[in-house]
Amino acid sequence: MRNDEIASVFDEIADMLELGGENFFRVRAYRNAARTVRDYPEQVTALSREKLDEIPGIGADLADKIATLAATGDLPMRAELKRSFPTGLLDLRNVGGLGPKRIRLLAERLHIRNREDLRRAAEAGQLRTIRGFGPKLEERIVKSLAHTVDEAGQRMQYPEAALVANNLVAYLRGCPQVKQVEVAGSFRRRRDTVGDLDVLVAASEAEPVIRRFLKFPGVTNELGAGDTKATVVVGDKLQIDLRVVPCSSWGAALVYFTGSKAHSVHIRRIAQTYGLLLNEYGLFRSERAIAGAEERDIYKALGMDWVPPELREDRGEVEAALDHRLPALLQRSDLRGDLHTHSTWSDGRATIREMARRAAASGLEYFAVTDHSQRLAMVHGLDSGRLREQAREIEAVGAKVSGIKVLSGIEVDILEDGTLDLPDGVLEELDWVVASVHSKLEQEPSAMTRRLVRAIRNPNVDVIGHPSGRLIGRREASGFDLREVLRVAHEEGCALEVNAQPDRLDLIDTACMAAKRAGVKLVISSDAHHPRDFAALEYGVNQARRGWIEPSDVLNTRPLKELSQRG
Ligand code: DGT
Ligand code: CA
Ligand code: CA
Ligand code: ZN
Repeated sequence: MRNDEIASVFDEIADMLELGGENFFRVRAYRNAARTVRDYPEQVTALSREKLDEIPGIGADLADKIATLAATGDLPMRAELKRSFPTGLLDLRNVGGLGPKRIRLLAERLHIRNREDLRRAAEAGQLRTIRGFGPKLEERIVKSLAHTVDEAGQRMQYPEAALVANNLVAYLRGCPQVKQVEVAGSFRRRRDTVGDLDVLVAASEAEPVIRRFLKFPGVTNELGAGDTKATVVVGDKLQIDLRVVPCSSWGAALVYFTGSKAHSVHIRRIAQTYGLLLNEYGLFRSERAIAGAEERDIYKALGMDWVPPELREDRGEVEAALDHRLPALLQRSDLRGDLHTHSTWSDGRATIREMARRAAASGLEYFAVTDHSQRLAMVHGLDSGRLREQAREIEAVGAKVSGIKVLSGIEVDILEDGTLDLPDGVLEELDWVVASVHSKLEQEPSAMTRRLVRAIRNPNVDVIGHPSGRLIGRREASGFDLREVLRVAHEEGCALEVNAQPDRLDLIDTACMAAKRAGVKLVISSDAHHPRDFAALEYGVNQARRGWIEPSDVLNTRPLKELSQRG
């Protein structure tokens, strides 16, 4: 068990003791122990019993508990305490404005045992009958309850969040006290979805910044405002946390609020090994700040290269930054082509010519028209006859639109048994073949693995489209055996797609990492159904960057000539 995990156990025990009305000193002993362990420079589970006893604030009893935690991962005491409370009661700790003391009052006076009880009592105006529960607190509780419920499981997709983020950044820059603005958190790490936005501002003075923030157009709810921070809801669900810091802490705060938590915890441990303290205010030796204003300087002072936010998930990036072997990540400008697009020949909304013009304007050198195959009758999937007709149009457009080479391709359906929806003789004639699963996605994992493997074995298939079939928030990824699929893809020289549609982003980041390790090439594709969809390539690049992908791992970074000469 890591120090932070042990610390959370102690914190939870302290909460439960307090909830049960245990005396102050006993509660405080666990809180202090939590803090001590969390900040301890070495892993406490690796210490000898003597060394453990020597840590200030850790007596024999707590040392025993740490030993038990290390050995079993839990404490009988914690399990026992947990059983003594209704689960709904412990969950109230996640409601804004409520700590153990107040929850205890609610339970004693109003017999509240869970969120539902709390909501009813609040709506009936009963909370303010308890001393210390003013109308303001009541309002905060009601808001927090409403918010946590409709937010549950509802993360916002990146592009929608980006729209708000970009407007807000521009808006905040209009405040003369603002020196720096960045949207940190999962947004800066370019996760496919964000829970909320964490906006960080460096300013000469906080108050005017907070005031302006609260007046941001689109704010529908103010969840709280203090001297240096505030929280609002924009639209019907996006929460935004603002934090204002002095310029001297900008870099440190940026590291802290960019996270991920696991990354921050890891680099804080690195700092401790140098006898330094890293927190959101700066990097300190004793009391003296040795870095803080710039993110780069903090990493540098720790002997690390600056880590791109997309990598900050504690998936090996800390070690790589210490060894100066971080990857040179793919960028949007590295992409020379797009190898999965649709037109009005199937379910696209624009003609090949319109798509070609926009592809050229998007800085691409080539793109492949890959409409659906016959099996998808609903979207007028192409049979071999219409495919031949389409090839003539592609040639004509290619001759007319300058600056772009149009390839003739197909997104051929992978049928249930892994055979393809068009004969090999037809596929052979094409410049580019994407093979995708669009039906029977709920197949058993073993059947899906066999299906994909069979498609990959077909020498005409260049790439597997949206391999997992997931649709964010709507459909789970199909559970095939990724290792086996990667093994065969490597053998056959078949690529896998990173579909850039914001609700697909398929492959996901960790699968990109696995593909790279297996020596399988990727293709970043827009799957554009409209000219504006070429812009989605950016989201695919984000996902690939989170998967440590470099330009050489991606086929469509290659000039067309190299692409067609490939093995
Ligand atoms: P999200 O909002 O669920 O998409 O994910 P994040 O990563 O944006 O998480 P959020 O909004 O809860 O917190 C923003 C950042 O603040 C997070 O990435 C790291 C930092 N942070 C939050 N809580 C803690 C904590 O307890 N310890 C540390 N070290 N950092 C934290
Ligand atoms: Ca966040
Ligand atoms: Ca947040
Ligand atoms: Zn598709």
